[in-house]
Amino acid sequence: NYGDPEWFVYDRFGLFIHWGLYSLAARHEWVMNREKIHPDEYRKYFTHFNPDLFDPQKWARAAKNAGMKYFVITTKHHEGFALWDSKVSDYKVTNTPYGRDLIGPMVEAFRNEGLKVGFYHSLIDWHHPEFPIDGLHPQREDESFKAAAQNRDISKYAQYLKEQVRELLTDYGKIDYLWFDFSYQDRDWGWSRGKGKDDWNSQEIEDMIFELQPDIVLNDRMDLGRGIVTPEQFQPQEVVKRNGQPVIWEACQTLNGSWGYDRDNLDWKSVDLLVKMLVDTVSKGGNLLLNVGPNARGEFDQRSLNALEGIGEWMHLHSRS
Ligand code: FUL
Repeated sequence: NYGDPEWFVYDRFGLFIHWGLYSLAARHEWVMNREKIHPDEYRKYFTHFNPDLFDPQKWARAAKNAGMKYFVITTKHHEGFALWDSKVSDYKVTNTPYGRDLIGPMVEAFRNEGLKVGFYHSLIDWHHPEFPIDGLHPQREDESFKAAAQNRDISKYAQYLKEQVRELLTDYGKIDYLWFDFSYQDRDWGWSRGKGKDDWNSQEIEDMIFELQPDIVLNDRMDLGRGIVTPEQFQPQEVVKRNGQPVIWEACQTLNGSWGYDRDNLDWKSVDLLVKMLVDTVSKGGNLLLNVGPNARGEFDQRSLNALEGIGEWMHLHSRS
């Protein structure tokens, strides 16, 4: 049993949301990595996280009016910060000035608008004390940090990962889609026990996922060789295939090249281009998962809203339902 993707291939169009502490920095969700920011310095985003304008109903309505049928929220991105009240972590929204769970209200608001619910969850974690300092870690060039982290044990992190996934699939009712990120398959970052699936205990986690949510749809990034194929930031040339066979796939695209809120990035795609990307994707049998990065106060900024509204005008005439 590998979930029930029937709704997925019918719905075709979803909203990706990248939201986390990096939204305060407002310059890309990889900011900690790109600028090699030390955890002590990065902590200021945690101690100031307080999205006072967060209104999930507004988000859900904007998605619905754009013709989107599901959404995928970053429950935890690579920085390691949890948007819910995780029992196994202190690095979570309930310990910030905001102090409340974000996932529950979001799930409820989108469900009320009739959208399906998806969770993005990062397999890699730049905050966890047992996550090895690999070639992608923000502290990869910090010799004293690396020396102190020498005995980190990825299997302990894998336990933590499993517990967080268990919480997410237990506490919020039916979850339709789980989107893991990212894949170590075919990449060597200098420490993996055998590329991806052995590090995360992917098989064990997958078994648990289907026990908790038998119909859930999974993407392909646990390196088990199955799941929705998720090309990002490009449009495939043709129907996506694996081993010569067409697969279920989803083009993951940004509005301006960044997933996290990137205030000064002016590389916005036009509505015309976005609609063409949607048509291009669907005509090749894929889904489009289009991203918005809300700002630190909890709003979709006007440029994102304009894009969604523009698509909505077209979808009003062309959506399936
Ligand atoms: C990638 C991540 O590293 C990006 O930050 C983003 O989340 C994208 C959807 O997946 O692999």
